[in-house]
Amino acid sequence: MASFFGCQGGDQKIDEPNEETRMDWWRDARFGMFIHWGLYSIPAGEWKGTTNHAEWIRTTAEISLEEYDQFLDDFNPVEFDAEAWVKMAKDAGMKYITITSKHHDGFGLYDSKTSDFDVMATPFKRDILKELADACEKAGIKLCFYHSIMDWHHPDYLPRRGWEKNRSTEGAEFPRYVDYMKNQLKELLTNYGEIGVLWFDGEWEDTWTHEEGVELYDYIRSLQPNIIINNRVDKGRQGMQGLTAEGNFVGDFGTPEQEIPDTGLPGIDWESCMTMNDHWGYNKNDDNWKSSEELIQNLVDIASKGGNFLLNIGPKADGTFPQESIERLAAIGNWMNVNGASIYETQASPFEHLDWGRVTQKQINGGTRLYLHVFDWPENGELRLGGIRNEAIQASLLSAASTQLTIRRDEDALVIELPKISPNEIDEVIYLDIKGEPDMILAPMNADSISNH
Ligand code: H79
Repeated sequence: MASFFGCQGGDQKIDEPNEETRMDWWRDARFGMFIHWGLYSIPAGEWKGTTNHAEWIRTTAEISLEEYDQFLDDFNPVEFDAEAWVKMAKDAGMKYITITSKHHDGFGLYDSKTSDFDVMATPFKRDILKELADACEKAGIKLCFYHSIMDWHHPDYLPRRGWEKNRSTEGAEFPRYVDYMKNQLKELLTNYGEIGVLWFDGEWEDTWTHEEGVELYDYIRSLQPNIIINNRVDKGRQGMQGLTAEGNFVGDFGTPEQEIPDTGLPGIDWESCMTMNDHWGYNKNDDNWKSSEELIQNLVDIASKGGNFLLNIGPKADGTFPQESIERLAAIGNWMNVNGASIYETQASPFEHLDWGRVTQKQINGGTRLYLHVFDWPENGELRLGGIRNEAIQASLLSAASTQLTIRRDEDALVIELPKISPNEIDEVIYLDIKGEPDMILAPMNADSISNH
């Protein structure tokens, strides 16, 4: 599977074993945990009576550098337990963790020899990323880093924020900032074992160029040839949809943010990142939590379109996850325990639109296993799959594989007889084995877009 934006800068120059192999674990994984944690977790979204801030607080509340630096003295997350975090991710069914090694505020969660603005300058003085790397290694979870290109702290980063009238740009040299960032990345790619993904962000300011993106992509791959790098390393991102413009852009996957593209893109790797409430960093006043049902159905929706789901946690300043996040992770884990096979290693649905839910699929024993995710249980007890020519072999509930469901053909449709009541109202999964690969009857008007849904 070649992506139109992926790899052109990197892969041609680097002697790389095999593109398929490098992306394989990520494509199979389907589900990861995003973690936004840093000094901004201390104010927890609140500043001088305003409450709508989070990881952007230094800019959205216009906090001076001197004032922001004072959070260093307060960062002491004594409850932090790397193994407990990793266990919560793993129990939820997540296969990788992407944590902010550095967000836009410039603060490093690790022991950086190139910076004084890191966890070693706080009372905590523990290398959080090292502890997480060890816990991930033990648990078989891939550790990934979010590293912001934009940096509101380093003196050589340009531009300054519009409101920062007192921070001089005299003597600032952007290329020196790029060297600094590369040195940081070298630390991150040398001292923490094999890293799954480097997830860049904050690439949109004018100081960052396509040439620098290509150069950085190649540099990262020279340090860890098998690493995966998101499209925000370069300048091709199309808004919050996160997909990449056509052209010579580097990056291995697109990054829709807070949205699920209506149609997946065949041939393009992509990952939707989303919050559980309305903020990435911890905001103590934000109680607009998505339900577990919505989060599970988002995961299924994304998998049915061929994408990955990166679901965010904003830990508190004491090092614990918000209780609401813990509860949602547990609910997702309960569902994944039964239904994980319908998510991992699956591919996008061959069906264009279905009233009752979503479909994922997997090649099995020379045939195809279709996973039918029923969000809305049909009242007449019959699940209808229209527009498919294949011969059916068998159908069962994934939650009770011994139950054989009756299948009949009705013209262009396969119809499965269901129990009267859904065993799981969020998403009961039925697997249907068919002979061969899906042989779809395309509606003439939509023949071009069939594989997009
Ligand atoms: O880390 C979280 C947020 O702090 C960060 N990305 C997630 C993962 C984020 N940074 N900025 N934003 C979210 C919103 C920024 C949007 C814009 Fe733009 C930047 C609008 C204009 C410049 C996106 C990029 C749309 C055009 C370019």
